[in-house]
Amino acid sequence: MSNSGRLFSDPKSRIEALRVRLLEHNYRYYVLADPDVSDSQYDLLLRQLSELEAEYPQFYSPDSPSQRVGAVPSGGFSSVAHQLPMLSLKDAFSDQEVEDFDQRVRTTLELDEVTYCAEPKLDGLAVSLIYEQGKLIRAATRGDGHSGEDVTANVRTITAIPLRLRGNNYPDQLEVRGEVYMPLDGFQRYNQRALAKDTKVLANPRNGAAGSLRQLDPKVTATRPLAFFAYSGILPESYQPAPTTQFAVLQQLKGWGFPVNPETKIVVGNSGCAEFYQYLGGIRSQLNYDIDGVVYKVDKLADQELLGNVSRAPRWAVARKFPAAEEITQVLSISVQVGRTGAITPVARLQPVAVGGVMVANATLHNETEIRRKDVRPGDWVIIRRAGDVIPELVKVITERRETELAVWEFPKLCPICNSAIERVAGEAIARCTGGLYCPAQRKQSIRHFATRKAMDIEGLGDKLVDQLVDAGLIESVADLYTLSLEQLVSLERVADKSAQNLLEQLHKSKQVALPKLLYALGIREVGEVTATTLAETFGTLENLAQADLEALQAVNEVGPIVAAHVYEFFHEPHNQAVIAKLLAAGIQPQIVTAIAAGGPLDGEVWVLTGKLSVPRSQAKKWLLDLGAKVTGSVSKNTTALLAGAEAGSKLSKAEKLGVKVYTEEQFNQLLDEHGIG
Ligand code: 5U1
Repeated sequence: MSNSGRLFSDPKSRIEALRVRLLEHNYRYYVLADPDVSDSQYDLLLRQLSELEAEYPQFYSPDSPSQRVGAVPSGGFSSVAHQLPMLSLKDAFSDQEVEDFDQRVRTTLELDEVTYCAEPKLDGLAVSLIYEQGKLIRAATRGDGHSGEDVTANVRTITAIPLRLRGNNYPDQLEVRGEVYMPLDGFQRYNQRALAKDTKVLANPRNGAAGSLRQLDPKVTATRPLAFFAYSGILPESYQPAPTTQFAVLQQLKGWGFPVNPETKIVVGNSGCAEFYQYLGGIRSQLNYDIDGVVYKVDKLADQELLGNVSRAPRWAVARKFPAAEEITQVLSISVQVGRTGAITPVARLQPVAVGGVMVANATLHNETEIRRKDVRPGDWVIIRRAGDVIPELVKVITERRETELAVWEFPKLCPICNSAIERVAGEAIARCTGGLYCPAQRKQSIRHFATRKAMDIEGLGDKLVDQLVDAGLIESVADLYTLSLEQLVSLERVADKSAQNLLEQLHKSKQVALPKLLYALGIREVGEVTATTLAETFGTLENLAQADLEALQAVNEVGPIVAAHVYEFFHEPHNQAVIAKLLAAGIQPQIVTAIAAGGPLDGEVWVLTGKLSVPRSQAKKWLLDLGAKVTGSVSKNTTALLAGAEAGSKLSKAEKLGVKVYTEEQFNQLLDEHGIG
């Protein structure tokens, strides 16, 4: 990693080498779904590239991976004519209609059996991408099929779409068409954040994708979790060797760096189509994107040519649609759920209804603001939508179906579980139960969270068992898990000797836990896996972190004042202190993270970097971390050294005022030499 681009001494070659490396990493990540570097390693390379490009602006290139977010295009979205019309697909709503399609194709081609390329049909937004000499020069929406809107600046921000093609066998001119979509996990994360900030949520992933591409400022689009699957490639007639099938075109597009849906399959005849439809319907709810059907395309391109088009749809393809994943039902009542941090989520209890093949009896209403915005009342008829595995969503109230005036639902003032007051902090969308760990609901959720795979990874401690343990009064906090006996466990209903033994073994095993996992498991507000790792790496031990003051916490890179306050409060809350003491007494031994554990020569030192350096800052940081130092973003009384490059400003003056040792780059290089690094 550290010598990326260092094989070349001239900056132009180093920049190019980094660009090619990043292109390859993108290819492995988005096309092969087999990344060979971590996100942070990728970010480091990207940062190195950006820093080199900033230093040598003469080597600027718009197809560099660092150039995804550009300026706001003037004059909004201009109209662009498609070189070839963007066709739409004829829909088939039954097996019979697919059989009829297959029959027509066989008759025209005079074949007994036809081979089809079967692809999932994404519920996203079709776009056309134009590449010249391997570089993305334009992206347009489908529009009316003949002309669409120029969305180049926004599409450039979608990291799954290559700005430059891989390899060297691409044609001078290439048009790729496909679907821009919003992955379901990204959609959920976006909406969770929007709810927390009390900003507008996206109605569904499709609207999310469409709205994101229509943002006037590409910076906004860049914050949206968008992805892409290519489904057609238009190559010049002169291109050799020309692929002869749709499937081969897709393989070629993959080679050039385009993600192609991995579920794409070759099927034979009507029966093959039907089998694929069944298969995809079965796995639909596990996919991380919405699909609304399956597309069957005659695979041989020469046969497609023979079949031709009718009006705006090809005769060689058909879209078999899934039954609608929206249904109408009635709200029986509204109740609330209490989450791990006391967050109160209102839920609509519904007259059970099958939505896209799955029975739905509840739909989340998110928070009070959302209930008011949608004006949902018990007794209302509503439209329910289920997208993949996502929790069913109440799309809208059919107010026209209200036969009588319905009472407005009142948000509860007391927690239904523990009777503590429910409070909503000004400016926050989420109301919370103030019962803390006194509230059994919060207690159960925090114990469940503690046991999850990404946390302490305690296999066998499922939701049911947690409920039983809390309800029986056997545990009050996560620390009590470690004092459970075999007798206590088998005294519970449906807990056999063997599973109780296994659980005790799992609990024992979990005592040797990595510090980041333990921090995550403790369920500190706003501390997810990434922040937990950063905190662990910065403070090295649980004791150091627990004793850190607000200033030291805020000095940690990417830890803002809110997270710092949550961490500080958590470790100063007497109940949490007691739980941690009990965990340690039970034998939990948080494994110190390696960067700090290495006990390097700069162990215990806290460095800050400032000013212009002759090496990328990320590189200098890595050397310091390798030597055992911590590197933070701002100068505080905990800072022990400052590396001041050219034009250092306020950080240098602050360091001087605090008497922090200041290193010039030359002195820093000497230090590295002394330790045989750099
Ligand atoms: N997977 C897939 N989706 N989709 C949509 N293929 C596909 N093909 C389309 C459309 C509109 O049009 C063809 C005519 C290229």
